Amino acid sequence: MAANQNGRMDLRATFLEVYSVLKSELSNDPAFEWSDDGSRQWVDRMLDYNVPGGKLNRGLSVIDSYKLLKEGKEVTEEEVFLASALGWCIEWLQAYFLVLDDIMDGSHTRRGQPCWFRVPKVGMIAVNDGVLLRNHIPRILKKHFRGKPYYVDLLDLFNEVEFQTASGQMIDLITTLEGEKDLSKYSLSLHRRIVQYKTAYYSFYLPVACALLMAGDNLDNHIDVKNILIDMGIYFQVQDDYLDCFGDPEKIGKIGTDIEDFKCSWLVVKALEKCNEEQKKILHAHYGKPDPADVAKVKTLYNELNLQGVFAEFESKSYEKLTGSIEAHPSKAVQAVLMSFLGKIYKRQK
Ligand code: GPP
Ligand code: MG
Ligand code: MG
Ligand code: MG
Repeated sequence: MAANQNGRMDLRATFLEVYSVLKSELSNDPAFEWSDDGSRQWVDRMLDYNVPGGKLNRGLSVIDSYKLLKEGKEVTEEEVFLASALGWCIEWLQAYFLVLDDIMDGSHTRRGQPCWFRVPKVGMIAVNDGVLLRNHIPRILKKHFRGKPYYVDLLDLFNEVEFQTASGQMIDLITTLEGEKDLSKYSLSLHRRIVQYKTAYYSFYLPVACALLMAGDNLDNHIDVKNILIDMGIYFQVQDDYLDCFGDPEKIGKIGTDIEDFKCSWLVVKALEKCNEEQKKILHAHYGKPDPADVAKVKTLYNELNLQGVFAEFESKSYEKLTGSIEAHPSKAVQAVLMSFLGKIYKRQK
């Protein structure tokens, strides 16, 4: 194991070592004994392509959160391993969502490389790879957590969060059918519902909930923490919507598709709120079209409406509101967990 000092680099290195362990356990899984080298190589390549290449914020924050919850008490190497394994389960979940989301959204790049389904000879095999990624999670949990008192709660947590995310993804997708008929159906409350379900639970609540379970806590006692994390997740997805149009693809590693895809993005909701009748006509005429000329018209309108300024204001208001709720929490350890999350995403460019 990498020298386990305090620095973030060491934590990342240790975390990546755990990835190698989990990957080799999965390819030596007895359930896989029928397989030949070809299948093992496929899974290996598929995992390396899709699981570890992101920012790893969700996964690393399980370890961070666990350490903060222990309030300076010594954390053993085994505990770091287990927290890392849970962190990787979240990264596996994320990989599974992203592989499928990119197919559904017709995206081109992810994490600075072509989306997995765009890789030659992969295509729709990516759908099955998504199913495999999803099935690796309970295998990892079974191997490392079966004897733990919180094992059932972990399984239940992952199941619930997956269900919530798939439900959010469904609203994200079927809402565009309504939007195509009548763009004015897009509202802030609809947007909030979509992003709460498709993003906030798995990206923000799940890592902290994993750390709480490992620390022996009961999740029912932490509804207030959950609510703050959901608000943080909503703020995070508004940033994602903003970066889809205004972010630098070099930094975010992906090229936006929300305008083409007719998405109920935070930007289009704000544009609808701010535009006059003339501008509304432009939006109706050009939103949700694949032609780059149409997309450019929508972006010009967003600039005219100063959506960058509207977003900057939203960003600082959200930060103030979130810090206010965090400071009101009775536990200093929980405050530290939440502030560390917020610090990682505030004014992010990627
Ligand atoms: C992000 O939406 C939401 C997900 C990745 C959840 C997908 C859920 C499934 C059940 C597949 P997004 O499309 O805005 O993300 P991005 O901008 O990264 O493509
Ligand atoms: Mg997408
Ligand atoms: Mg999507
Ligand atoms: Mg997006």
